[in-house]
Amino acid sequence: MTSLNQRRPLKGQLQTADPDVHLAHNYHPLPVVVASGEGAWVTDVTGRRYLDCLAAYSAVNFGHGHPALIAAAKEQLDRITLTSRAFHNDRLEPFAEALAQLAGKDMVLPMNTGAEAVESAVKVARAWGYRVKGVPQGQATIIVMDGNFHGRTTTIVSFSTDEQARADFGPFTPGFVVVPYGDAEALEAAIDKTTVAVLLEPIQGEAGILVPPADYLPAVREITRRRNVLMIADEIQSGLGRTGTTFACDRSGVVPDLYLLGKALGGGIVPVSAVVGNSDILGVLQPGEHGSTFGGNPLAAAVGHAVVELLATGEMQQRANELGERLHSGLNALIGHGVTAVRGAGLWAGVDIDPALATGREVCELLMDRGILVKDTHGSTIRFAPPIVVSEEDIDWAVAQLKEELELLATR
Ligand code: IF1
Repeated sequence: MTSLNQRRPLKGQLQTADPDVHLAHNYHPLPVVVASGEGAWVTDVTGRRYLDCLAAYSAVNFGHGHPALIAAAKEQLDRITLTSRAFHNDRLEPFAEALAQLAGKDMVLPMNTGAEAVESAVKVARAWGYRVKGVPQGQATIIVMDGNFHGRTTTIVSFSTDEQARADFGPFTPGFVVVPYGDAEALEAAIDKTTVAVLLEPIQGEAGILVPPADYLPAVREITRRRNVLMIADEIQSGLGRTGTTFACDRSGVVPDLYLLGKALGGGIVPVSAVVGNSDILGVLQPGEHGSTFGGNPLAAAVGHAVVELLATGEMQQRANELGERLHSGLNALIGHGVTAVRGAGLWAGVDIDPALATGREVCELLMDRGILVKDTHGSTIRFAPPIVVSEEDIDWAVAQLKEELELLATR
């Protein structure tokens, strides 16, 4: 347990040589060089400790170095790590069976990154459209949401509405229709004979942790079922316990046709993603039509299986619920005191900082000096998504640090 007095004031300057002199400049990281981590805490190269409130965008839901996940990885490292799918391996089917059961489905398409899961779902939805629904060849369209974030490939940024994510990356992939997020009527109106699927985040992450109206996801489910259109839920960031339920869709009692999973499915250890659905949809894929060198490798399957076993008890979800209530209660008390809005669900919050006080990036840098790592998103929103293993004390401490910093900003 970390005692409060073990935390020391920090300075933001880097303590090592330039840590990215040979790296492409596709990020603007905070000036901290992380060297190790345990649970909800990480330590930089100088030994300074930080509460990790980003958890690698919810890929570290279960904390840094979770013993059960590390043990599963270590054991598999000494057995075999990669066979390719040209052969079976003894870890993949048990993982797929457990994951399918967790999702209430009967088929898993294992991939590696979230974007690969999204791309795979686009291909499956199109093939299902032509081979099952009877959409005219080459005309399949997929409805996506304004404000979406589904990854960085050229097809995925083809339907992004964020100019920074797509500028100068054209020409773009056709076959996508954008509708306003949260508007079921607009969604219904956009469906036509070419529509094969609706792809959406149950809660939009990068857009600022936007929670749609309570009746929206049920309406999407009803409309897509009635219009014979696949509902594809991108749970890569919202899923696997983050919102206090196994999937964010569970909060609305909605079961999509396909779940897209990633990030935390790999336990923060290896990239593991998957498309999870039923064989009447995923079964459209025939041998040789889709694949991946690393997809379904035994190391990924062993870790993914251990993650599913963690979630199967429901303890992580319950913990995210309880700690999330504490986090949101603390953050909501800051509204009107430097915070203009708080959004989110479970242990996931988007906090809008009063732009008159500071930008989101400035607040992230100031919190870093107080021993907290968070990430801003568009404009002045900062996101809180600590590992679900975080302690109540550490949540209270983090909120108190933000409160103190906002009070200081108000006096500058
Ligand atoms: C970056 C954002 C978050 C995702 C959802 C698919 C993917 C992601 C809902 C793709 C990935 C990551 C990517 C990373 C930062 C982070 C991110 F800020 F970019 F937008 F989380 F919101 N669906 N999100 O959130 O998964 O291929 O990365 O495994 O690109 O900067 P991936």
